[in-house]
Amino acid sequence: MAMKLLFFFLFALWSCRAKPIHPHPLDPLTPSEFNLVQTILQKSYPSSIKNLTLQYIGLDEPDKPLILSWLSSSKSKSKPPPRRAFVVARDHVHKQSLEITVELSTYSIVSSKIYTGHGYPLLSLEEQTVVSLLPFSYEPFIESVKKRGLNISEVACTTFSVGWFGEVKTKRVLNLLCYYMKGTANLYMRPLEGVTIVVDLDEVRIVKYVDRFIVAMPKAEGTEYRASKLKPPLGPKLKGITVTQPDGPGFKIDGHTVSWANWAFHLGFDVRAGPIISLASIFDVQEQKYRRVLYQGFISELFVPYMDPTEEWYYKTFFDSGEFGFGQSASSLEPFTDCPANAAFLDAYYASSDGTPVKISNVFCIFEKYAGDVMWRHTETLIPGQVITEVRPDVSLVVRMVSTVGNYDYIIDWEFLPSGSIKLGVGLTGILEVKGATYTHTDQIKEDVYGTLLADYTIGVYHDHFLAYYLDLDIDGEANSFIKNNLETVKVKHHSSPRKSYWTVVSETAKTEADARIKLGLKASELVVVNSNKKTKPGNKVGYRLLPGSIIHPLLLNDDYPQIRGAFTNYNVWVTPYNKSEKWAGGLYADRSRGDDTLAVWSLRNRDIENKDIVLWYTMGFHHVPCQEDFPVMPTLRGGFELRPTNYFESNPVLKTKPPKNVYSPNCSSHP
Ligand SMILES: *[C@@H]1O[C@H](CO)[C@@H](O)[C@H](O)[C@H]1NC(C)=O
Ligand SMILES: *[C@@H]1O[C@H](CO)[C@@H](O)[C@H](O)[C@H]1NC(C)=O
Ligand SMILES: *[C@@H]1O[C@H](CO)[C@@H](O)[C@H](O)[C@H]1NC(C)=O
Ligand SMILES: *[C@@H]1O[C@H](CO)[C@@H](O)[C@H](O)[C@H]1NC(C)=O
Ligand SMILES: [Cu+2]
Repeated sequence: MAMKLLFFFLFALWSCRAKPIHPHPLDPLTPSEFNLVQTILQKSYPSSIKNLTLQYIGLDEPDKPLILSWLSSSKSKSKPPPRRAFVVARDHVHKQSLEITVELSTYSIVSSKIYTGHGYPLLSLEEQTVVSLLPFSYEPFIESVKKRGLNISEVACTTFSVGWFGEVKTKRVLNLLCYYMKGTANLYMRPLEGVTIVVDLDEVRIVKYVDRFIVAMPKAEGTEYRASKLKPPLGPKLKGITVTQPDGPGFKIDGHTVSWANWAFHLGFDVRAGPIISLASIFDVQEQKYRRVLYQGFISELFVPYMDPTEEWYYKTFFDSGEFGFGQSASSLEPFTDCPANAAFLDAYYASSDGTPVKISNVFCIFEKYAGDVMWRHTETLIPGQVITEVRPDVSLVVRMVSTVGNYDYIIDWEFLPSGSIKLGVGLTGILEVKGATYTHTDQIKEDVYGTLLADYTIGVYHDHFLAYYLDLDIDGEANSFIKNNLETVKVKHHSSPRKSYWTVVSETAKTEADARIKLGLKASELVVVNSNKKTKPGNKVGYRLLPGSIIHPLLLNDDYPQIRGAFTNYNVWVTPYNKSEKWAGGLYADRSRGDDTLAVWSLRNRDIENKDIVLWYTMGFHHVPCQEDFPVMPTLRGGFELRPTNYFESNPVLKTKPPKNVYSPNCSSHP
């Protein structure tokens, strides 16, 4: 019954979604806009379009001042700035990458140029599929499979970017690794170790083939994870659970604009970045208006270097966003398991390499989360004759996307709290990248195997995951400053107190980019983005602070090639002045990049950042030492950080929050 009601409410919510008169200028490209881009390109490049693949098509966002002036006008009536698409195409004949800007309203190409720098664009899914089939008609590979006594019908190959290791000239190539599917769906656990296949993406052929050694293949036994195939003993058994919202969902989705409780924001989608949150504002009860917090935020890059320097493994230094497309790798979310029963789902589109729109259904889910947490409370017992207890349960709004980049699954959450906090969460799950080896026990291992022995012949290789977040905070406007509130020990002088020491706050405003490159954990400080032109009644600068999660630093040498390319991990925090073209922390052309277009390089310009429109970059990460529990599929490992109002409100913004109605539904269980 409760279930039926829920569906009714979800349906009601969906059917109420009014079509906006004009698209919001930050809306992702629609299927018809992708088709239009395709048509315009076909007309403009009639002779060569067959040899052009479209590696990236996304919204070319209007310049920030245009968006802001559109926002400040009565936006539903005034015409939004013109819609443009940014295209990166690959010309396979001339082996060049092209940058094309298309204006949709005038059906024209606004600009087109050949990219002459290092690195290559995003990989398309189609080209990866095509090249991963090449080995099956390649005699030496068929021979290698036979030599290993395997059935080629049960082999699958997939693509791996190859990085850059100082080569003067590079080609657009990928490595293929092949796996054995016999007896398992968990093919990543059964690599054909010893075989290296290099394919040229422009020429669509195998350009290098090496079969260096044969090693025992990890067993299929124990690698299964499909519920339907698992054998007893099973467990632990969990009882039925659900979330009920007797008044229906508390959020509204209007086009791509989401509003809930005191929050409003725009949710976009990009084939490379995945979710893009823009124009996040919070309603201030005292000021009786929405106040801007975040102009835009998204995951700018994911860097995943593996720690095995041997011939078959050294190159594994992936940029999951810039190479594989975090958005195009998104999975369709499953109701009730990926997201709770009260979730609403949204679809997204990207363009395939010929420009045809591709739908990812249920790419996002949005739901109100109640995890039994306390928003605030107090019990007062000092007042004679009474006990006062005031508690408010904490409910938040979550926007979720899951990106499955090959073997790994990343659960990305943007969580908005009524208290003004934005929590950014990442869950790592999925399947490890393992290496076949001869060992069945750690006692046999005498040398460095670069990982953990997880099962017979199976080594989970050490690696890192770094996620760089782009956070263009606009605290009550664009002109912001970055402040380090350093907590410093003060010695008490002249025995003026029985105490010998205390700590106090010494504020330091970052003047230039160099002042804002921060390795966390070395010093106690609160990092705050403030609007120094706006103060609270008591005179504090309104701000939001960064509350980091667990802190890691890269361990590779600074002059190691992967680290040069992933130099944005050299600091946990960076601040840059806003620049529309500085979006991708590892560079626009991340595949085979040389680190000449990274956040670390931009920051060297050491521009002024005080009282400017600034962008905060935060990189969180995990050093991953695989353990046996990560086999054959890994329980989610969570991390995250928080953006938290700091003197932004005059007082507790959720003091007067009305708690949600209590509902206890003993009948709402798995039993009828
Ligand atoms: C495009 O590729 C075709 C083969 O697919 C070739 O015949 C043609 O000459 C190429 N066009 C250009 C402009 O290079
Ligand atoms: C190889 O695998 C295919 C597909 O599973 C199967 O149909 C075929 O019988 C197998 N061949 C041998 C020789 O086992
Ligand atoms: C914006 O960034 C790009 C890339 O770093 C740079 O070439 C350009 O000069 C920058 N523009 C301004 C106004 O700083
Ligand atoms: C639960 O079920 C019992 C018996 O079927 C019924 O009397 C009661 O009203 C139900 N409670 C709710 C909250 O639906
Ligand atoms: Cu990992």
